Amino acid sequence: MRFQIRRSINNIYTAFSLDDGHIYTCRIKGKVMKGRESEYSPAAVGDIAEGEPYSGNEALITRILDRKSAFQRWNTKRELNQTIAANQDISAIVVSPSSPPFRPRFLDRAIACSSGAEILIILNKSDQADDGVYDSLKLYSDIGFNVIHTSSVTGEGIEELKSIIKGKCTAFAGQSGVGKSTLVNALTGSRQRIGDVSEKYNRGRHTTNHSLYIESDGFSIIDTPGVRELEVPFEDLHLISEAFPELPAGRCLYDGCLHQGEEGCIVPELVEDGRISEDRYDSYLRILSALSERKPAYMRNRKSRG
Ligand SMILES: Nc1nc2c(ncn2[C@@H]2O[C@H](COP(=O)(O)OP(=O)(O)OP(=O)(O)O)[C@@H](O)[C@H]2O)c(=O)[nH]1
Ligand SMILES: [Mg+2]
Ligand SMILES: [Zn+2]
Repeated sequence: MRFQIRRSINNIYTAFSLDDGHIYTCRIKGKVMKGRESEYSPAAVGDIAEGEPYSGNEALITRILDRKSAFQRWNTKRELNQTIAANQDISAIVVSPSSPPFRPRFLDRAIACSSGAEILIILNKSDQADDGVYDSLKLYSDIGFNVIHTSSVTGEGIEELKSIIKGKCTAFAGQSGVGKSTLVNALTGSRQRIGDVSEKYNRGRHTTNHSLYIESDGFSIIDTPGVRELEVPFEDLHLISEAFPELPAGRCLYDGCLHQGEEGCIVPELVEDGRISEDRYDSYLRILSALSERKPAYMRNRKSRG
C-alpha cells in the first residue's frame, strides 16, 4: 500500500492511504531506514511511503519513495540534515516586518534550505510594514523571486495567495511568530494553534511544534514549526547557487566556479558594478564557508580510506 505522511511525532506517523483513503498510524520498520542514515528522521511530512497495514488503522512502513522536493535544515544538535517538509510544489518563505524583525540573511538561508520547489516569498503582517522592508524585498523581486504581501488583519493578499497555491501543495516555513499558522487558518478555515510574539525578545514562542499536512478545497498545505535559527543542510556546495539565480552560470573562466575569488571569476566585478547585490553575495559566501567547515556525524565516524 502507498501512504502519504501527514504528521510525524516522535517517530509515530499519521499517514493517509492513497489506496483505500483511510488514515493509519504508522511505524517504520527498523530504527534507521536504508539510504536515510544521513537524516535526522527517516520520513517527513509530505513523504510518500510504501508499507503494509497490520490492523484496520495501523501500518508498518518499509520504504520511502524518492522526493521531488524538500525543505531541509541542518540540525545543529544532532549534526544531521532534518527534513521539515517533502514533495511540496511551492516553498513559501514567510517573513514579517518588525515582530519578529525582517532578517535578510535568514531569508537567504531559508531559500537555500528549499530544493526542487518553486520559491514564494510572503511578507506577512503587511499592516505593520514600512518603506524600509518594502525596499529590502524589492531586491528579491528584481532578482526574479515571486514576492507577495499579506495581512490577516487587513485581509491584503489572501485572495492573491489563494490563487497562487490553487491545485498545489505549499509548505509554509520561516521564523517563529511570523504568522504561518494564522495564514494557514485563513486559507483553509482550519484551527491551528497560534501564539503571540514575546514582548521581551520580539520573537515567536514556537507555537507549532511539528509539521502538519492539511488537505483543503483544491489545494494542500504543510504548516511547519518556526525556528529561531536556520542553517542550510549539508549538501554539495555547487547546489547552493540554485538559491542565488543572479549568479552567472558558465561565464567564469572555469566550469563549476564557486565564485569565491577563483582566477577568472567575473562575480566580484558584477558586485563592484552593483549588478549583484553585495548583501546577497555576502550571504552566499557565508553559506559556502559554513558548509565547507561542516561534517555530518555519520561521516565523521567512518574510517578514512587512506
Ligand atoms: N499584526 C498582525 N499580526 C499577525 C498577522 N498574522 C499573524 N499575526 C500574529 O502573529 C502572532 C504569531 O502568529 P502564528 O500564526 O502563531 O505564527 P507562526 O509563524 O505560526 O509561529 P510558530 O508556530 O511559532 O512558528 C499571533 O499573535 C498572530 O495573531 C498579521 O497579518 N498582522
Ligand atoms: Mg505556527
Ligand atoms: Zn565565478
